[in-house]
Amino acid sequence: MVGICSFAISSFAATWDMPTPYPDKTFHTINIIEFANDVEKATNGNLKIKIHSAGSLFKHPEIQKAVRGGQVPIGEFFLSLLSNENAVFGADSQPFLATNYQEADKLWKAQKPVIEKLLDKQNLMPLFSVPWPPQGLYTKKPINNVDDLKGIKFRAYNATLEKFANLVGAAPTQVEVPDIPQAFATGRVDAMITSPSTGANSKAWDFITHYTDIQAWLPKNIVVVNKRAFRKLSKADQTAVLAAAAAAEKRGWEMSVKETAAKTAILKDNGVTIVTPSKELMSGLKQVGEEMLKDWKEKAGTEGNVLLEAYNN
Ligand code: PCA
Repeated sequence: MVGICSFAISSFAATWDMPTPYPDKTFHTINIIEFANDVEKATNGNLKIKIHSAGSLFKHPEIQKAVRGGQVPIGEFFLSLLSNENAVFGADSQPFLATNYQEADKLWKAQKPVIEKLLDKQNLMPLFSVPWPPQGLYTKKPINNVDDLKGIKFRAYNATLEKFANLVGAAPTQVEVPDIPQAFATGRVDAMITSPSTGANSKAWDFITHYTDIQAWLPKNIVVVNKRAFRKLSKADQTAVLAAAAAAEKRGWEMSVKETAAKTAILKDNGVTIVTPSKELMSGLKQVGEEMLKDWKEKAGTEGNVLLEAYNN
């Protein structure tokens, strides 16, 4: 009897392994943990999601492929990492295209239908997407203009930031979030552009002195599910997952807004000098942004135009 009983349970209940790239205390991860709890509750325990954070199950650059290939049913990654497949995935990382939450929301509404189609061809379905706070500049000295960035070893997290760093004359190197403190400690990098969240969580005060609040863009993470895995769920459980995802997107955006002020205050409390950028610096950086947007438009073609038109209307 016991054997039959446990067979019956296991044939209906599923556990989804979910790789994510960022550490547990990251607000994105905290939001995903809540999403997993919501899913478990709403499916009466039929679907459990086991989160493997900080690249522990799959390294960040492998997560999309792992979900696509069905090695795992669900995963989170930094959306603009896919810009090598199609430039539209990188719209949210274009410098100075969308620089506050209102614009980021508008951009996501314009971007979502375009990327949904592309992901569908990969047998993937987006569940929810949440932005990081506006990206700022972390350095070991005051930065008054673009020339002050020349030659600095610069931490990058995607191809767009790498290009931006190159165009301002810095020397970029890709470093994942869990490796930031080590990269600064060993002198691989001396500066970075990232959110107050990632700066504060990495204890940036240990290795930089200035945070210049350039609010350059709000890049997003995305959670995607393998469509085959999704279709294996009962209709009721599918509905429950989609409802939990919609709630997670809303909650995540609210968390992100709160995070901006809270983590900037933590940087300040720990002795980082918070700098309002000079006009000279901003106009120099925005010029580079314009150059990059021109390039992006060419690369993103028709889909990019559709996206930008929707964004500008
Ligand atoms: N934190 C992540 C992505 C953007 C951000 O704010 C990082 O630094 O890699």
